[in-house]
Amino acid sequence: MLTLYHAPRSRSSRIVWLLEELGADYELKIADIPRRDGSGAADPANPHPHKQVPALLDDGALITESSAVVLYLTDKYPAAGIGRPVGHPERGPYLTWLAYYAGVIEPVVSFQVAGVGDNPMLQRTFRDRDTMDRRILGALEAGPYLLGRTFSGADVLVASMGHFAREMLPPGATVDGYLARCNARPALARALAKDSG
Ligand SMILES: N[C@@H](CCC(=O)N[C@@H](CS)C(=O)NCC(=O)O)C(=O)O
Repeated sequence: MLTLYHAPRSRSSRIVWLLEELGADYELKIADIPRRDGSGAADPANPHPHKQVPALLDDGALITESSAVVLYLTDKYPAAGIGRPVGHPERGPYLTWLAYYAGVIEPVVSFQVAGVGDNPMLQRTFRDRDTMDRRILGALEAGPYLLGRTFSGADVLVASMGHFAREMLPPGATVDGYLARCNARPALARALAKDSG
């Protein structure tokens, strides 16, 4: 049995979306987290080492970090076609986007929000926001999804960033259309119905 420690309207919401895409059998445990408005607190019942969400338990094995959770789940449910299994021609690009999301997109957007996006030392490793935007746009212009013709777990990560705040993704019609395609997915509607609280 899969157990997702989940806080409504947070980074774990996208994992609820993914679990719905995969048709997985899972239970949600609502975990309290400290919120920006000062409400909430770390939940002692949350197994995440930093008391963050998402945290996934699979028969006692703990998986954390959104990109790792996405890879773990899409590997576990290959029949859903949301991942790219070992041997698939898009396995490399799939891993690249999962890692790029965690290793570049989240940091670059965070640096910008924190007002340090112009720091040359940070740009040496992560590049700047324009470079990141061009990379996302390049994939989506060839699209309609990050990997080309078919939706994947990488789209769950990137589109959910746009759900959190549209300005975290490149402006313009290409991304607007991409988000509209992702938003039309029935699994997302089912996930949103569970994401109250
Ligand atoms: N790198 C982690 C970040 C997880 C994260 O920041 N989760 C937020 C919710 S959006 C959280 O748990 N915040 C509460 C806290 O940091 O104490 C991931 O991608 O899974």
